Amino acid sequence: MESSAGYVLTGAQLATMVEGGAPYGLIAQGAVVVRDGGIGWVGAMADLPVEFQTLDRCDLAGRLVTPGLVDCHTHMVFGGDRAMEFEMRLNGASYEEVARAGGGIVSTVTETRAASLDELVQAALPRLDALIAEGVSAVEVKSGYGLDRDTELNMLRAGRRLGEMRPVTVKTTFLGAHATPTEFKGRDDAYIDEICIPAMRAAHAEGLVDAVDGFCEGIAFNAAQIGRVFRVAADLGLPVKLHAEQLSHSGGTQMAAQHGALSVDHVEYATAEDARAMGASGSVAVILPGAFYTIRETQEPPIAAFRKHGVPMALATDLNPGSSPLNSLLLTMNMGCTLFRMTPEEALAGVTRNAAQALGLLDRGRIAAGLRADLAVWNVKTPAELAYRIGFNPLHARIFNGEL
Ligand code: DI6
Ligand code: FE
Repeated sequence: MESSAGYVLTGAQLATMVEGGAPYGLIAQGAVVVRDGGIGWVGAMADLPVEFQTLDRCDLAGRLVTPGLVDCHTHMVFGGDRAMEFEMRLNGASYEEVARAGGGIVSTVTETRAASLDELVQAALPRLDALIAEGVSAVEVKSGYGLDRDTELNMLRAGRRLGEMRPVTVKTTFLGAHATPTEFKGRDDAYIDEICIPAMRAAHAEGLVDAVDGFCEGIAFNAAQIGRVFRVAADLGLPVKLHAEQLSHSGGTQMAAQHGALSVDHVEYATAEDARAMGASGSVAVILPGAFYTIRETQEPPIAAFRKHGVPMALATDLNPGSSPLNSLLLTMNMGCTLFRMTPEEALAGVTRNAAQALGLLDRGRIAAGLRADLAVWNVKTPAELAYRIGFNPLHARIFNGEL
């Protein structure tokens, strides 16, 4: 449904996610005017201006409308899978035994390097489709399983291709500083300077990079190494974000905040000082309960400190074959609530308004006049139901760029 004059969604309960008013920015008997891919007007049906009263109407019979969901942290492009390793571990294999059998991140790098662009796209499509089926209208896709120039570029090309194949916005993130490949073992600095940074420049030159990420951790890179990557990103005019304080406190958050990072992700081991720095830099805290759950982490992210310092919190799947084979953003919302005591309203803000902010997509994530018409229509009575149920998908319809 999309005529040039536009149309009106009527009979809807709107969780606009606009701050400052009712919880969820709720409008009980709402109407939304959609035209030219955008939102022309939003409000109570009773206030619909005369000029819109003759437009075609689509009655939603009391259903809930939210902004289209946004998954702002995924590694959905990769070769192979790690089910074998999952099974070995549950049969008692040690980390070393798994590694000797070719498991771990190295196995994903090997299989990603061996895959063609087409194979990477075909493998990722069902993952993307599962998210779209839950009302997702924007996703982030990271590189980081190539760790050589050609494969890093191929992963990003696959991300771009996915965005052309489906009605969804794909934001690509260069994550060359994810791990040191075996051929550079013990030479992390050389990998950063000789492969990662040149690959980032090449990917940027090909128009493949929307943002730059890194993994700051004892088992990955230190803040100084990531800082070198971020300085080049700044020269190229690219925004940055960081995987930080996931397994230990290694100081990445404050470094990322100093670089004005869009987001700092994982952050289980972040301190009150880190939260304060993020509040000052305006960085979003991206909470990733799928990884916490999968690796059976026990350190919870400092949600109270993020609230106190006004740090916007997003929730994302972290969809990857190792630490978070989680392919559902609805389940992610539930996990954010049950594992970390986020409220259902925070969970919904975490996959709409704040997730959009984490991707620098300021034209969406809320239902407001002038924004893009990316919407999700749900067969639920209250917004809390989206986070409450486990393993149930109540999506009724999805509107992407104004199109139903
Ligand atoms: N943090 C993680 O948990 C994953 N990457 C990252 O930066 C692990 C990725 C993998 O095991 O494949
Ligand atoms: Fe991640």
